[in-house]
Amino acid sequence: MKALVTGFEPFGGEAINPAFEAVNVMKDEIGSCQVVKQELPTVFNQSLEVLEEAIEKEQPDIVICVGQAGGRFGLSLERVGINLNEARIPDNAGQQPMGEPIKEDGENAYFSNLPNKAILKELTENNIPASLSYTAGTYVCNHVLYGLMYMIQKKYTHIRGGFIHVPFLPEQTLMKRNTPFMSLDMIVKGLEIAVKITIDNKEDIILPVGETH
Ligand code: PCA
Repeated sequence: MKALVTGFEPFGGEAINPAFEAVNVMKDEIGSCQVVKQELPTVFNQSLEVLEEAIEKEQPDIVICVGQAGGRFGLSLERVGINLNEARIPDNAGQQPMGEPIKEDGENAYFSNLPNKAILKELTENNIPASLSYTAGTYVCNHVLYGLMYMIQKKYTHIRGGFIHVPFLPEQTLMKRNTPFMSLDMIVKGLEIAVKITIDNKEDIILPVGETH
């Protein structure tokens, strides 16, 4: 079995991106599953081209894309990607789409098919703050989650894939007030748990989750 785990390059004026910092130091093997890592450009379209090249090259069974969600608390297990590019800030190539669909022939939204509830349970049992999230935003991370699930739906139907947003690293918050962060070790452990639980759970578990507002 093989898992492809991706992390983005820094964006938005940050010197580092905790997503790739963490992905880069994950174990290369989890049980009998090989873990391959790929950096993605924080650029609309190009990020999906690099992702698809990596899928073609590695032929993974599992794809987990990871991005920074500065200001969020804990790991966010993203459940849904929407067909919308809406950029508050330009991407790393200077593109700033405003209200365009990602795929003209795509559904309005696609759901992650990772066992996100089982992952949440295991993270919580390991004292790693995490929650299920129902929006990955409208920037490059949502673009990659939506694009990944579009590819899975159309072409790579055997792949299980999804997206995890991670908080800032402590060093990114030194000049920011009241901003949540998570240590690199904890993010890495959380991502390794996500891979392990995906290997172990072909189906997700039933758990009372969701949001009331
Ligand atoms: N986070 C951004 C894009 C790249 C990243 O790491 C986002 O949440 O869209």
